[in-house]
Amino acid sequence: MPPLKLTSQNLPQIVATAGESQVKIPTYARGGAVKEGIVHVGVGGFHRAHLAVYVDQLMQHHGVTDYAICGVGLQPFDAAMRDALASQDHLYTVIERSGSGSFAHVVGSINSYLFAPDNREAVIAKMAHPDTHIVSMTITESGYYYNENTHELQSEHPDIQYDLDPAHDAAPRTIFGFLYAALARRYAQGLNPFTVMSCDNMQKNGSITRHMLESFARLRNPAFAQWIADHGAFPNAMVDRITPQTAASDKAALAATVGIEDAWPVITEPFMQWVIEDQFSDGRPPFHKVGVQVVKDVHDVEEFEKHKLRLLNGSHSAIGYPGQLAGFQYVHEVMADPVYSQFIWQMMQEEVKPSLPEIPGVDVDRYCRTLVERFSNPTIMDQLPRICLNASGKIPQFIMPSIAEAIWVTGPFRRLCFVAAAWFRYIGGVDDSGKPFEVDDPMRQELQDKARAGGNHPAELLSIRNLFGDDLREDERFMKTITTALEDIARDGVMKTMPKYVD
Ligand code: CS2
Repeated sequence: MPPLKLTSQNLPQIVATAGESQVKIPTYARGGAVKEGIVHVGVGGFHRAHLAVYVDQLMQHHGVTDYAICGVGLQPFDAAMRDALASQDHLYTVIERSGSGSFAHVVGSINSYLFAPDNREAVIAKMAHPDTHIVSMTITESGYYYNENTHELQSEHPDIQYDLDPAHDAAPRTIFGFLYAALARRYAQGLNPFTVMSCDNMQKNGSITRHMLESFARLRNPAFAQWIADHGAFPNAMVDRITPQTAASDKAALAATVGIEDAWPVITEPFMQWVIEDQFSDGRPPFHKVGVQVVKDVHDVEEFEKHKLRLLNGSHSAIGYPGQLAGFQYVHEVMADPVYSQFIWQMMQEEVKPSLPEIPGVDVDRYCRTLVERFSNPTIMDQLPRICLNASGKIPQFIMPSIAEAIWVTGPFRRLCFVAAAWFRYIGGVDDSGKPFEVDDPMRQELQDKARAGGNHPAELLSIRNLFGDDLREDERFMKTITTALEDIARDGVMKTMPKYVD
């Protein structure tokens, strides 16, 4: 039988044909029968595998009807998501894959979608609407206009300058322009500010969002900025679910095995985690009922974030940059190499773990073992180019803090340095066999200029202050270790060098 197009109308037939052991469908009310309490900016794979799944479970199992999601796309490339979702009543399939099989789950929590480039005013009006309680986002590091060195808003950036001009109030470009305009309307109407909930994978994501928005607002209207400061809520959160990019073969497999024709399904792993600070200014759904860890103390979130960013994402970087140089394509392929997986394990255990705070109830060794299992999952086909994307927003968060702490306590850090050196080499865009690859990074030009100028010496790259600050270059042990790694990789390639970094 030919596959059925994913639409509300076809859902009963889809489940009847595939069987309930193959696919789950939403049976809750949607459309005009529910309220859209969450406006989410940046509907990519991660949002659709994470927040939207938690909300789907709330709607399916806990009768929640006032927190359906209105998706928003700010970027021109979001037109593809708008069209995919619009063609299928905003339904989509989450395909969970593990060693024990694959399970499809149709998610209905995204109720509508607004594409800002078509109608910016509609997005502001939606955020300002009294039914909206939370504006959430996954806009990646670069969407925050955050200067890592000064910890301030990049207020000189042309996009921010554009949005600071009151003439552009009704048609902003950046997230802060939209939030500012919508909050101003709520203020004028005597409503509470909505909660601004970052779901991006950044340390202190809520605090950074607060600081950036307040800085933006102060440049416009200090009195209004104070209202945001006094009444706004910006929960910090640790978010986790490995979500590869969808491949054409994933769509074909869904059609062939489950009989669903979905324009853009999501592939993910069974594991998911979300730890969020309980800071909401206009109510929230009972997230804890679907396994979200809602915690009172920001300190607790920060500790979870540290564990996750340094162990999971740090290891991903260690898999990504050297792995790409060595010619691997997928995360699980790297993990299948015995020397390489030893390298990852030893980096976690010997170089990252010592600097992590203890979290009551969390067994770090077990966490590391779970990570090895997750990385080794051969069925999700997690692509190295995805892991390597936007490195300038990643390495300073995932690898450099562990190096800095190892410097302070004179702890071991040669594997971490190897990873940083591999990134430096990766910036050149040519792998160890001489094959070119795409370097996708907002700072690519500057990075490539510095890499070229520095050759096999890292000092040029390390001089980029808004990535590295300026402390590390003064540390002789660090400079020696990273320079040796860079020279080794340049001379012998990753795979020949790696055994020297494994005990
Ligand atoms: C990855 C993350 O892009 C990356 O660097 O490490 O996207 C990772 O898959 C997620 O953070 C998992 O929660």
